[in-house]
Amino acid sequence: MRRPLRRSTRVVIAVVATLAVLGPLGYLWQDSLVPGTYDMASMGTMDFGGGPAAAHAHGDEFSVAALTGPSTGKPDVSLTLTARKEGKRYTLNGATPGPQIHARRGQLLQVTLVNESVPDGVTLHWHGVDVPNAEDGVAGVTQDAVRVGERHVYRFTTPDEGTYWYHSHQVSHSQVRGGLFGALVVGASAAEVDEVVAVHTYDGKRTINGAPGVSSLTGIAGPSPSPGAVARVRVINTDAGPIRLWVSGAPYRVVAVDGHAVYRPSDISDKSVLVTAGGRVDLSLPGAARVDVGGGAAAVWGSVPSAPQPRADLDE
Ligand SMILES: [Cu+2]
Repeated sequence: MRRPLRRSTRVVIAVVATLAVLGPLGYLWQDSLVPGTYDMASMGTMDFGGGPAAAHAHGDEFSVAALTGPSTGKPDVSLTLTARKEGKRYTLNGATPGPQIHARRGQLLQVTLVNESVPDGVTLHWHGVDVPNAEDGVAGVTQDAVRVGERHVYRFTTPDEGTYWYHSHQVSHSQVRGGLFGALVVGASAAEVDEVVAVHTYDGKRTINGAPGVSSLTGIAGPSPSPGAVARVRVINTDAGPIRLWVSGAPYRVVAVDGHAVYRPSDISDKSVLVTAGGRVDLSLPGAARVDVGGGAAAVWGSVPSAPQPRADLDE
């Protein structure tokens, strides 16, 4: 016959069991707290690989600055971007957004960044593009900021087709917001119209490719698309917060998100699309349609009046 446990024994078991559960949780909780202060330069113990014997053999050290794209070879696409501060705005080659860059997949791209008058220095980050580390344009991490009077050459082959963009990665809250960015399109679609719609808010005013209000997708207002014509619209959210877009006039398709093609896209109507900060959404429009991006800014193909924003988001 089993004797029932003494009351004091049961209390001890309960306390031990509770500690066994709460102890590790408590440890994990305190271990995951963000420290009150920390130093970016102090990264703990360096692991150079090769096990304990090699732990102090620093011969394998290398600089991130050495991880460049191809240093030789004639570039397929080559341009110079000159950065300036003009009042509150930042420009590249005198405009914001900067020039659209178009390349095909696998081509060698060479961009010479010249800082003419941006006091805090400037870099170019290739948002969404899989580049060698030294071409990534992150000031203080992969390169030094390019100071006034200096230049820096970026060279890389474009690995994947898709809609991307570039922007400064130095004092970004001021420089990107103030206009130091542009579109990068790799590859081209078979659509009759293939256009970038770079959305940016300058001083509270929502714009498309720098223009507030309604823009014509083809640059020419008026005649409706010819029967069967399709437009690819590459929406880029260059703001630091999300935006919503909606399409009036025709069912539409989302054919790519953040540079990646959507598998078997289907027709959508009466739904908004959330575009995250820095995100890209490529739309396919089957004829006359209007893409609203909020704040009164829209891109229109043919002539289509604005419909109210649908309440529901896609994938909600
Ligand atoms: Cu970015």
